[in-house]
Amino acid sequence: MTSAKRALITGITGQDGSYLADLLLEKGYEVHGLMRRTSSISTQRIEHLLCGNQPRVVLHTGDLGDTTSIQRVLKEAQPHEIYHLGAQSHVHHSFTQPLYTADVVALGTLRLLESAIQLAKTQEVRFYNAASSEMFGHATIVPQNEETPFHPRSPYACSKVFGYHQTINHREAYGLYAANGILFNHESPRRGEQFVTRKITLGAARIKVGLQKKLALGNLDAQRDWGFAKDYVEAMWLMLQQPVPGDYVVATNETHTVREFLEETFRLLDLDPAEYVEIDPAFFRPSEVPVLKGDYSKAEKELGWKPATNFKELVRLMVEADLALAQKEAAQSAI
Ligand code: NDP
Ligand code: GDR
Repeated sequence: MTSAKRALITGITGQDGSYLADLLLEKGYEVHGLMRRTSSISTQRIEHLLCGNQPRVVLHTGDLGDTTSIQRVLKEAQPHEIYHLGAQSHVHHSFTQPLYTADVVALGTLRLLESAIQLAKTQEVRFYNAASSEMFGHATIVPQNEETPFHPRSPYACSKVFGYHQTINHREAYGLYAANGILFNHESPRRGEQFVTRKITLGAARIKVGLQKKLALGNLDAQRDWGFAKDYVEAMWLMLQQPVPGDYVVATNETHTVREFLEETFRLLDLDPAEYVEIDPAFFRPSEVPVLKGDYSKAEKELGWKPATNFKELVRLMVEADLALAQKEAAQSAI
């Protein structure tokens, strides 16, 4: 073990985990990751940190559903900062797997918090919890801030509300340094392909190069506040550097419909959505979150954070990355 500050990231193989690992390594941290066992390789997003003779991150096998594995990983890594990002993070899937989602997202957070307070008896430890704008759900107040009441609309969102309150309770009951980041949607070329932005940019890019004929989507009227994941992991780190822990909204304070995201993507690729997009009821949710827009003024004032990437820049960088990917795929399939 080195003398560097140690961080443990749950969900290191996910979109945010991979960007956060990059950031913490840049800052000189020793980075550990808790990852679950999967039947096929799940480390594509951190491949650049694993290749070569000397992996740049230390990976520990564990699962948020298994308390003993969490305790073991904390003992092995002895982190000064825990970034808890692991989750069944897909809102629509949470309706078909509600108990699993609650176990991993709600109880998983509690399991980790309980293990963190044990570790805090022997060393300093700070805890970041990935809360979500989905907790606002059917909020009647726009934009939403840290004071806006929650009205969760899915098993995922209900589980995040539990994790949010449990994090605050561990702060109040045990004095644990614990912060909630209430992050609004954030996207990137590393975004999972089942989330709507990436589904659109990858689908449109594949259509452009002739690999795909149609793009099936659900509700195009939902409004989201979309930022760039790389900007948002900076806010996570800043939250754990404050003298006193708190809870912060991280957002852009702009909202756009799914339709606007779709139109901007197709415009950049010089395609007409009407020719390729189909509406499929299978992608509608039993209950929807109609409009999210986040007021990040507390984060700006206390953390000195604000988003660096706007909506159009975000769409462009995702389209460019997915076009390059689709062109590579097309070239390989032509061999
Ligand atoms: P991803 O879905 O990309 O990543 C989720 C990570 O959690 C993956 O590494 C996944 O592993 C891991 N994971 C899933 N189940 C378990 C489990 N049982 N035990 C251990 N690890 C597990 O999510 P994001 O990176 O986008 O999001 C990070 C966090 O932030 C999540 O908690 C999400 O709910 C929350 N959030 C995300 C927002 C966004 O817009 N991206 C906004 C607000 C909150 P594997 O690779 O094996 O699947
Ligand atoms: P969200 O993201 O539910 O906001 O959760 P997602 O991209 O899945 O949906 C955004 C909106 O797009 C509509 N939509 C579709 N969604 C998907 N996935 N697929 C489709 O084909 C489709 N068509 C329309 C949805 O109905 C919805 O309104 C994300 C996740 O990262 C969560 O983990 C995180 O907490 C929240 O963002 C903030």
